Amino acid sequence: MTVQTVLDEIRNRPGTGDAIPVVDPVTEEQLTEFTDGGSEAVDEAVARAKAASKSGIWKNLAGSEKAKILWRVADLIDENTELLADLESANAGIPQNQAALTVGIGSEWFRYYAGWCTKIDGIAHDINAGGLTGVESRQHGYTLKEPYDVVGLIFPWNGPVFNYCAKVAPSLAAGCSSVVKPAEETPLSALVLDRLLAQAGVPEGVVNLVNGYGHTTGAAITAHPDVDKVAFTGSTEVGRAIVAASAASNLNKITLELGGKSPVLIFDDADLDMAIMMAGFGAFVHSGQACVCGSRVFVQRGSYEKVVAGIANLADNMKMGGPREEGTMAGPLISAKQLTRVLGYVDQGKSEGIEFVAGGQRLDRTGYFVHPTVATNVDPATSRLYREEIFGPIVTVLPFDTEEEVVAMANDSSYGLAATVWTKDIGRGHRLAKQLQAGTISLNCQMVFDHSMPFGGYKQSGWGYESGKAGLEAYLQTKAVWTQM
Ligand code: TXE
Repeated sequence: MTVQTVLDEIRNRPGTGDAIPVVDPVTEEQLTEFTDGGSEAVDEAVARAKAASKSGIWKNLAGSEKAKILWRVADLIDENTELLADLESANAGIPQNQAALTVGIGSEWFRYYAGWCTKIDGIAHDINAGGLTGVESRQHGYTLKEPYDVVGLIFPWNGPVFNYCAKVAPSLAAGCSSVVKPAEETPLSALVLDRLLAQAGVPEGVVNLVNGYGHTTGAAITAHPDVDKVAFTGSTEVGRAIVAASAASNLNKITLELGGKSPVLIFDDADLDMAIMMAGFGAFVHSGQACVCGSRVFVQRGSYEKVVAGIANLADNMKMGGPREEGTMAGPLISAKQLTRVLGYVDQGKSEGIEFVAGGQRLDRTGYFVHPTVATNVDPATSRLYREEIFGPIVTVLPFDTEEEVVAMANDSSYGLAATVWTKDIGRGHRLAKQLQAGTISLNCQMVFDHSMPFGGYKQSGWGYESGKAGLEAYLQTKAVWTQM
């Protein structure tokens, strides 16, 4: 396949709804279009997934065979890195080298979960349950870990290959069949990945790609009576809609990976050069379109001026550009809709008296580019720019005096995805790791990731976990079996 054949093929995907344009966020030009699948396409996909699950063709395949196939998928993804990276660049404006890196992280999802295929097991107990009746009675009890038959996998545009692999790999390792819906903005790479699964030997009907809008195709998945579980990554607002759809239909199980407003705490005793560099990187990488971006930086009073100046300097020197432009460090926002949304926060901030020491405007060029932005003089109690997830390259920086004060400030958020602490005091680091309300805590490092570590949100940042063993468990149900001895 080539980029051009993918652009052509997506036009022929089944659907009954509106034509949805696919736009290059760097040129603002339409690359291709496709038809919203809608409920008909979802019904067909769910029926195929259900039939595949009932046939046992994947569910009952030996773990070692599943593992070989997942490993083959990983190898095929690696072999197609250039094509996949080109699609990420064209469709999401991701710089070429970063796109290739995320494709590599994508293939590793399959290798990591290939290892788990042969390690799905339960517990066993010898039990005397007679105590309840007063009669001596002995049983043997054990648990079975069983896959859901049909899972719905719905994800956003901010890392199309990464997000696809993060959901498809563990669901396959568990033995599930699935209906997969990528974001309407970025449908291209999923088409290639779908082919690679087939090439690697994933049987037909096990993974079923559908394309379309969230409110049509996505909603049809979440409300479908034969979808046993939904795994979702996206906005908190849509997360709520998915919970409501489950409540109104079949109470299907849900895992949610939602937004964040992650705090970064920099103490006077920190390695300030490193802290400044990583705080800037953690706020502006991928133009702030990552759920774990550190968008609220808190700096101890003695270092405040230095850190603000340092991050502003990084913001001003960050080379924004198209994926193939020399030296590009970050690309555009994904869409005109996101550009309007992000600039709306800036305008509102200006009217509130927030000071923008760097950025605060769109770049004077074609494409949905926003200058990396550093905001100070923010009122934490009322500012929407400070309190809401923006998903753009905007960071607020506030001073603090004491440890107690900064913990309260950091935890004063409805989100709880990630938090970072920069300090040379190891005791303080571990103390704060306990006190900060977030699913991931980084001490003297930031934006670190590995497939083996559980990733999930406290508070309104999500339900359940992705990656690690916990990420596999998300696709398994536990059955307790009792035998009278
Ligand atoms: O997300 P949506 P959007 C946040 C971020 C961003 C904002 C809006 O703050 O600015 O969300 O982005 C599908 N039933 N995050 O509008 O709408 C949709 O088609 C079922 C944080 O792109 O949540 C897409 O596939 N599905 C985040 C996916 O949900 C529905 C990543 C995400 O879209 C649906 C992205 C419905 N009713 C955005 N409505 C993170 N945590 O990483 C939409 N979808």
